[in-house]
Amino acid sequence: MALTEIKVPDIGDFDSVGVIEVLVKVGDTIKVEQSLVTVESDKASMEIPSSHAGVLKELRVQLGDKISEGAVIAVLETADSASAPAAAAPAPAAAPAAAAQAAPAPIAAPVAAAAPAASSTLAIHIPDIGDFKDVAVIEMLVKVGDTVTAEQSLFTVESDKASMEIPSPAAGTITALTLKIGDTVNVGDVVGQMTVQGAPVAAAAAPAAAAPAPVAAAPVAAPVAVPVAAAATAAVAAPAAVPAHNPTVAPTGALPYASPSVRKFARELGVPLAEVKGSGNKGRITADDVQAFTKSVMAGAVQTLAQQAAAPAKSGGGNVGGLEVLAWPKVDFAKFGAVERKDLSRIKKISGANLHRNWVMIPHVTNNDEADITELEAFRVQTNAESAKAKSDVKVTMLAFVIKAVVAALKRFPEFNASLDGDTLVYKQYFHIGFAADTPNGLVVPVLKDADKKGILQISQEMTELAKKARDGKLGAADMQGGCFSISSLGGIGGTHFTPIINAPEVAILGLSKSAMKPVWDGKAFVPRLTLPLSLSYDHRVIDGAAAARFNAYLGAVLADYRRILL
Ligand code: CAO
Repeated sequence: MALTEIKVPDIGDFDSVGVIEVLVKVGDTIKVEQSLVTVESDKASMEIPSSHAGVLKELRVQLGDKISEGAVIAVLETADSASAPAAAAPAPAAAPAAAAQAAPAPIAAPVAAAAPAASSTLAIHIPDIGDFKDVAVIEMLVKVGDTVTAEQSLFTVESDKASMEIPSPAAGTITALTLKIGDTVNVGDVVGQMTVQGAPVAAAAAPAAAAPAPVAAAPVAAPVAVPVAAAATAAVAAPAAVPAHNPTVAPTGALPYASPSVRKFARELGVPLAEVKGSGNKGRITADDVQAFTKSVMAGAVQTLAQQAAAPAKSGGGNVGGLEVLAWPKVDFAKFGAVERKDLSRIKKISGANLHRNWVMIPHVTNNDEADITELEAFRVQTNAESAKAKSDVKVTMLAFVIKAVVAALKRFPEFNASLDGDTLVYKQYFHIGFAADTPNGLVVPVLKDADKKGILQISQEMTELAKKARDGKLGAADMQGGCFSISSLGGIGGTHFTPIINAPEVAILGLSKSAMKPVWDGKAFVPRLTLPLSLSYDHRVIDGAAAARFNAYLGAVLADYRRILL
């Protein structure tokens, strides 16, 4: 047996960061890589693992201590063979010492301030984030077009041991971002571009060498408060695309305060961290808190907000058991024939959870109607023929006309362009229309922004681009946010009518099925007319049945005679 000191390894540019959590106690048997303490700066939190296995004999740090690389955290009693300092011990970060010492000077600070600098382009790299590989992007904090200051956080990445915000290398305007939530990144990856005033200093081009590490040597202040709930649910997908919004949870503005491993633990158990009370220092949520919360939910002593919302209000008042449905049938399918098991895709898992919530929590009603699109279809065919002649590659489908007609209907019936916020209805004065797109990985809902300001050709072109991005898995979070109303078109595939599920927090969605030639009585005879089936699902808390019938009838009238848009 030997006594081995466990030191803070090279953790990139962390310097003098505060210990906010001690995860072990004297007498504990420690495994290699087991987290001993959590440290946190204003931009990142990280768990420091043990380089050796053994029994904890002495703890040399306590809550609130400031530690840097090389500081002794603990003394372990280890087997003799392990007593040599583990050169190869898995350190959380083995950034080259040079990088660790490099001053985290903001790159491309306007050097020659006096010179009236022309703007230049600067690539945004992932800076030295220590030895982490393939860390996941869990939150985007800026979008293309945003003006940022040097060191402003651009997005958050998280491994199972650390979460950190990646800062901007300079002040300027973001012109491109090539990553999205769920992507994984490594040191040196180019993830976007920005324009900066003046020529960028040479160092800016070097990805890792002198790039500011995610953790600036800023005083440890406010908790990191990585937005866990959002990270766990917002992600990329479909009806979920809008920031996952639980209408029953009042936005508090405060984000759950917990270490990465606790957040991961909570995600695995499906625990809504925002509802867990932290017992740690400054209200930090610990793994024990998550466990205690789970136990109390299982025992029926506590209900999550989602359960409360789903619980039917029984007049007797005795029901606190949520939906009170039977357990999901567990069947050994292999008993009846050969089977193959395949995990749901990530998009399906995320969109499924959101579709389920929306279906359960929104009282849906669907109004079915039909639009006579005979003339509009003729015009569409003519437009495409003219485009082909003019060698334009823009192809117009019926969906583009429907988007524009929906905007006219939203203007006439503003409660369809609204969202519920508690007992308040938020009316939107912009017209961003989402459309469901089928991709190999599942359903996503890109959002066509400001449809009211665009013509049919521009809408068609942007739709084609967004649908392609969706199929290639390249939609960013910004492409899927801000929708007011969604359209799900199955017209190119088939069907007569269906019930689309509302994409919360929107209050209505339009489903389009395949248009078909039908005999229509014109007062004297049956005439062949091309009819488009319209299925409008609406949130009955916000929209009355009569209003929905009027909306659909107006939409049908506009599609039958597009000149009505001008009225
Ligand atoms: N009736 C008859 N034909 C229609 C039609 C309709 N309502 N809508 C489109 N079509 C035709 C188009 O004209 C096109 O015909 P051609 O190939 O002969 O030119 C063909 O169907 C294919 O259209 P498209 O799908 O390429 O284009 P779109 O603009 O109609 O739709 C998009 C684009 C991205 C919405 C679509 O490709 C898609 O993904 N649809 C599926 C959406 C979905 O899965 N919804 C379900 C959500 S709920 O689970």
